[in-house]
Amino acid sequence: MSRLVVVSNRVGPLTDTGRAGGLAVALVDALTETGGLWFGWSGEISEEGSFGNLKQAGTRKVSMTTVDMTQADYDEFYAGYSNKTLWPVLHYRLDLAVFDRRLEDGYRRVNERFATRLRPLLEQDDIVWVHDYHFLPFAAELRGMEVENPLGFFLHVPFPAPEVLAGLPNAATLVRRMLAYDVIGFQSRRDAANFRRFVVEELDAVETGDGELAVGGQRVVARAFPIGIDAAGFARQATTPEARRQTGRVEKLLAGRQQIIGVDRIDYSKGLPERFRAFGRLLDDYPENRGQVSLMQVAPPSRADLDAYAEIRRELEELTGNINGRFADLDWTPIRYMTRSFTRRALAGLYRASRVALVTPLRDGMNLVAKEYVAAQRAEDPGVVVLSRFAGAAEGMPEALIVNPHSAEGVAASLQTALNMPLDERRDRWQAIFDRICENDASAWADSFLETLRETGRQRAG
Ligand code: ADQ
Repeated sequence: MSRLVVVSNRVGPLTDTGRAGGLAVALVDALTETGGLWFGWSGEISEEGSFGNLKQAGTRKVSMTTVDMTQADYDEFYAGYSNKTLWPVLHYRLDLAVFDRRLEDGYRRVNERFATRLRPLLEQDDIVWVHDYHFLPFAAELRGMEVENPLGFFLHVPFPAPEVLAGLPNAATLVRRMLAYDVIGFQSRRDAANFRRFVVEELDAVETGDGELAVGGQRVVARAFPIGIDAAGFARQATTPEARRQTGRVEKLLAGRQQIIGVDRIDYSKGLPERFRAFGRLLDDYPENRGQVSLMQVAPPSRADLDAYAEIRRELEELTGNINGRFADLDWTPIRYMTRSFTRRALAGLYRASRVALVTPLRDGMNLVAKEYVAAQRAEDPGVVVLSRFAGAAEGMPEALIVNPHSAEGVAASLQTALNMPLDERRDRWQAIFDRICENDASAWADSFLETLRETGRQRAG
């Protein structure tokens, strides 16, 4: 079988550090199967940047090869166009996006530079799988260097409705460059349909069925490949001594009361202030929960150097203070808000101690937390997921309580339903979701994408 080459902004880790998510695990499995190369940014900033030496690490079967960035690359490509322009636009937040020609040029430059460094490492039979919004035009750069290998792309974040994306200056140029990939994978059917509609309406493509598009002699497959987690592995993590210790600690503290849990990087797409307000609304509208139900929100900071993120942090601290000030009692604190990070095992233990997972992003490509929570539950007494309709995960989890995260009233009502759901119903809903996430796990996701890419590559070669 042909060698797999994975390209992503961050590379590794190859071994389970206790912190790596299901994604890294699935990619490492796929890379190990055929032997592979994982290429991307070293995480270092240096004067030579991508003109410096290639950095090598890894194992006999999987080599990790990375390059540095210059400070300008980091500012313009990573912090800039990727995170200040594309991230907000792809999450439907044109209002937060920065449009600056310098950032756009930096993005294009780093894509070209990284492709230039990868080019000599490619072998004739390799298949190349590029990840996420940092590298939308990467295939176009490689094709310009006469690379004929199958090139696939997976977008981890949403692809917005064409009406929203059209607000991005030069959106059509960017999307046209994406057509250099053979296969483009999305988290949900909605995202894939948004992409195809953009290409049909703005670039005169024709849909030829089964997610295929024909445009100017090119063919591209644009389909949903919803990402999974290592569900069986995560379920095992929840029964490790470390997980049990955490479950025990929380249960002792709760002393028979109930806990709702939220776990998210701090990001405006995750709907955290809306969530805190909805929890406050639960205590207002259903006062029997006062003194009885608390919210544990685990929220490690991310991209702390961006203003929009600092502002959310301030808002969350203020909301926590308000709600706790209003409702706290001597022996009960309504919101426990923690910005520390946990190992996978500890996290699994916290999920298990919580009756409800509150997963209410305003937009999310998939949201792995919803799946992890389900995997970590006790089959005999599982909890309930309250899930935003705007998370990709909602497409595959109709048995969760699906909510509109903008409606504090609606989320509070669903929380009340979840907290009072009879055991039989909790079991039925949980079992249906659990079976599905085990079947569609991380390795099934990688296999199905790569099979489509190999097949499309064969057709192109033939
Ligand atoms: P993220 O936006 O990072 O991912 P998500 O899918 O929720 O969102 O994954 C977050 C991961 O970080 C989870 O595995 C979670 O357990 C872990 N995590 C969060 N807080 C933690 C803490 N304090 N300690 C330890 N671990 C913590 C992007 C997209 C998503 C998409 C994924 C995968 O934005 O929509 O689901 O990629 O494609």
